[in-house]
Amino acid sequence: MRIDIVTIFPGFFAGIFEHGVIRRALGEGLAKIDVHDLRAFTHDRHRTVDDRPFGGGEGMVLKPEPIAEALAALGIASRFERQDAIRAGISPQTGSMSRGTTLVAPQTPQFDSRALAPAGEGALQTRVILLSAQGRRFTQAIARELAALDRIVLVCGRYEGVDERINELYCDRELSIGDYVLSGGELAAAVVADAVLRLLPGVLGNEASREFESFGEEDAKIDSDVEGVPRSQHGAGGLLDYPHYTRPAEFSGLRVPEVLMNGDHAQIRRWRREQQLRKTLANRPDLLERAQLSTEDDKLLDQIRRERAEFDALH
Ligand code: 6GU
Repeated sequence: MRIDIVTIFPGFFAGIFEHGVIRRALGEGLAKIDVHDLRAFTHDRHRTVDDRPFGGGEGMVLKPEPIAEALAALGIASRFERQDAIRAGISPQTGSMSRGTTLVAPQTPQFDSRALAPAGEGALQTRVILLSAQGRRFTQAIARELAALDRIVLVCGRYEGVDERINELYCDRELSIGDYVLSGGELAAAVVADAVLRLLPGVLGNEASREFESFGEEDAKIDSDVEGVPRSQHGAGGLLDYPHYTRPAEFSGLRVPEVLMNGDHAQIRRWRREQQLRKTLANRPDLLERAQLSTEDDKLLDQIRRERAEFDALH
């Protein structure tokens, strides 16, 4: 997996991928992240990357030309050039070159003649993604889709926005990481990169965790492991995760729930499932509509809802 990040703040990513499993994955060559400074693709003295919005209004908009040049230097043809090339049965790279695309890159451009080639043998599966608050919400399901690709190019939005023609011409997807406004797409790009990289084979120390998560929404199927105790789902399934405890057995006067200490796997399983239901009902009731629930789950949920109603009536 190769990840290219196009940003006006390359320094933002210094150190961010140098921790934990991501650092190890990059160190072992399982993936490579290249950060590209958008200002390197400007030609004026002030290295201008933004301009005032047509139609008026607040703030500045990222200009299209530096982004287009940065993408060209990464060997990314426009979506139309890619389609034309696929239709004509030729390499999109050749197509874009023959149209006289000027390639300006600060470092040696890492051209890969197979980039954006039609799907099939020898083709590199690449997607260009714009990170913006207007994007579709990034989810674990999208992370899994992206993890199956060879290469993703993340374009970080900034200021009030990015000239929409960049989105139209180059971006396969526009993603947001949640319903709040960030000052730019850099944090979002780091979030996407982290979520995708940890899904790559060999990245997680505990190989079982990834395999386990890969079942995704099919929560019912990931209910057990070899020892018969339900494993953590990291919220990847239809429900939120259950609470975790480690030593000491008593901390600040609070004891670890007794059920976790007695080794009764069936009991632990039931307790964890109930805790997942409680947590999900309290924090993310919206998830319950899509979760796969057993009849036993439904009964438990009814019971929890009744308890809560009684409690609310008394307080
Ligand atoms: Cl990707 N960009 C910005 N500016 N704000 C966001 C976001 C992205 N995702 C959530 N909020």
